[in-house]
Amino acid sequence: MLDSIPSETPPPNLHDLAEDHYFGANPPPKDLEKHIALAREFIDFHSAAGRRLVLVTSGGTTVPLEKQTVRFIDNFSAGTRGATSAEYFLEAGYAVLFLHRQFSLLPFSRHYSHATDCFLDFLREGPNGSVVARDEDAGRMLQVLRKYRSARDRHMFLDLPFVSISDYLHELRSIARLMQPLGPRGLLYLAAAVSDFFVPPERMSEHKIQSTNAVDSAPSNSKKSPSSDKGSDNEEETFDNFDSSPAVPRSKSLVVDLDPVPKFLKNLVEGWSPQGMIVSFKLETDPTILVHKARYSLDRYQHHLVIGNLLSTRKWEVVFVAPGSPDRWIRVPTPQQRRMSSSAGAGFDQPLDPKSLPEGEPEVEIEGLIIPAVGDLHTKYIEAFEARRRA
Ligand code: 9Z3
Repeated sequence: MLDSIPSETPPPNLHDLAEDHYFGANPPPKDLEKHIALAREFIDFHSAAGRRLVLVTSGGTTVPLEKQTVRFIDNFSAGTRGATSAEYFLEAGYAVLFLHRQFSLLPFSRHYSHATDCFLDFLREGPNGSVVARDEDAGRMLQVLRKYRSARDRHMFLDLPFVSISDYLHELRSIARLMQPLGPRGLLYLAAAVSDFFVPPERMSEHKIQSTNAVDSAPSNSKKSPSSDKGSDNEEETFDNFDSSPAVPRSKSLVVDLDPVPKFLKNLVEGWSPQGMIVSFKLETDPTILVHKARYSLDRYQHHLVIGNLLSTRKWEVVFVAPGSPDRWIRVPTPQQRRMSSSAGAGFDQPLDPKSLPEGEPEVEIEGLIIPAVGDLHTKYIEAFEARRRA
């Protein structure tokens, strides 16, 4: 048997090593320091007021294929869940720090920023060259505007953007650490659709990945872009990617080799935010594995709630998976159920069949059911924390 060498500092565990390696190798976003300053001021203000504060993450994360990024892998998330949830958290009295994918949906403005019915469709020209809301939209728009202005004027809402997966992780780690003074009043609600795979910096091309061999024939000390070859020789024409003629050979195929993104939930729970309540989302497309995967994630990371949802039914139902509680489905009623005034969410234990759902969007936003339920669990979480402290 080996003698153990007594040591004052315990050896770093694997999660710490993975964290040091990832954050050392992947540079932070250029605005991180600016964001940290804004977030610190916001968090300290609400912490001093004894208020609850939620970090809502929202939207997809990009996976850049080049350091000077022309191409990237993305996912479907528009940020509807995050932006809608943020509005309901504000309504419930939370200060909201909204960490969102740049150009994804924002709370309040989301009502007017769809691809159909863009905001100009809600406006008309008024008297003396003024711009006014269309009569049929004015009442609703005024309500939304008032809520938005109230949140801004009372400093209840701060929005910070990210783009790539590494930007997101840097921002999340910094903000979670800043939230520590909130203790159990801090809530982390992780609705962003986070990529599981990325290209590590050591394998990432600095410049745009070339689709042709045209640069190989450029003078050795001046690698010209293919377009700058135009006129000097015909190489670019021959290999042009847009030429679909079968006689033209494709010079290259692109094989993208991705590494798994390290799972930082453990680091979040144990190191970055040891007292805050942590809610993660689990997204699946296969209904038979959703609850199992959600429970597995909870067991593995030991956080406080996993909200499971399926891509096809995510606006109709979610499942709450929490330690020591049975799975709890939360469901918005279909128009037919509403007419029959049957209760939503009671006694269901199986995912909905997407084929059974009506066309289009539900009449009720499911976040209006999710947020009060999360708020109740957060109240219990704070009470249990205080009771432990008193004991
Ligand atoms: C979610 O599951 C969100 O509810 C959606 C919302 C991304 C489905 P939309 O933006 O969609 O309203 O269109 N978010 C979390 C997805 C995720 O990346 N979870 C990780 C996973 O499933 C764990 S943290 O492994």
